[in-house]
Amino acid sequence: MGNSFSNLAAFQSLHIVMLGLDSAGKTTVLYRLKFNEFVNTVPTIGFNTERIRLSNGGARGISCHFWDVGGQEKLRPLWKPYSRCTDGIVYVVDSVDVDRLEEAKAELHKITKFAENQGTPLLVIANKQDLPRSLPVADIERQLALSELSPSTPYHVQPACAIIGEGLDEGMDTLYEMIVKRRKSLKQRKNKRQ
Ligand code: G3D
Ligand code: MG
Repeated sequence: MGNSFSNLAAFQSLHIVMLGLDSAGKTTVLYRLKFNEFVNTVPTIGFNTERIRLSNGGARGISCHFWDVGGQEKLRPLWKPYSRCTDGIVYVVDSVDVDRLEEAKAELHKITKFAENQGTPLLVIANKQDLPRSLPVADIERQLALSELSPSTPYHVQPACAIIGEGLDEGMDTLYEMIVKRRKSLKQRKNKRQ
């Protein structure tokens, strides 16, 4: 077990918000993580919330409280209050929906700029990689202009297929590692000030 994971006992439950344009696959990711199987979704009106104990990978056993907030334009004003002061943000992108990547980029940059979200680790899930015309991760990273995010925002882009769950454990492991690292550095900074 890596060093970062041994500290986990200190964390009760992580608060994770899942955002992204409508139809990106957020609710599919949520229920895949919860039940380890595909659940047929309907468009989310408002939000879904689930407490999930991660069951695979290096973050196994970690308890997370997920908020999956609807991605339709009329629901996006909810993103600000739901993302405030979370431990991590999961941003799901449809890797085939090239026409809306610019919109996905604008919304992502907006939420990471909120003062309350400064430094919050970000996991971008490049979803629907099973589809033949899906964009590779490097293209998604470039089109979302992730290198232009604030240097204080740690991020990782994970290729995934939520319907079979591929890539989700790896993505959650990396998000978890980023969260642990951030908590450690916040603690060190606090200790230095005392
Ligand atoms: P949302 O919660 O972000 O709005 P949903 O998105 O989870 O409701 O998913 C929207 C549609 O994308 C669903 O199909 C869902 O099955 C599909 N989907 C989610 N993840 C994947 C994936 O990895 N690959 C493929 N091929 N499809 C995926 P429907 O047909 O119900 O609209
Ligand atoms: Mg949904």
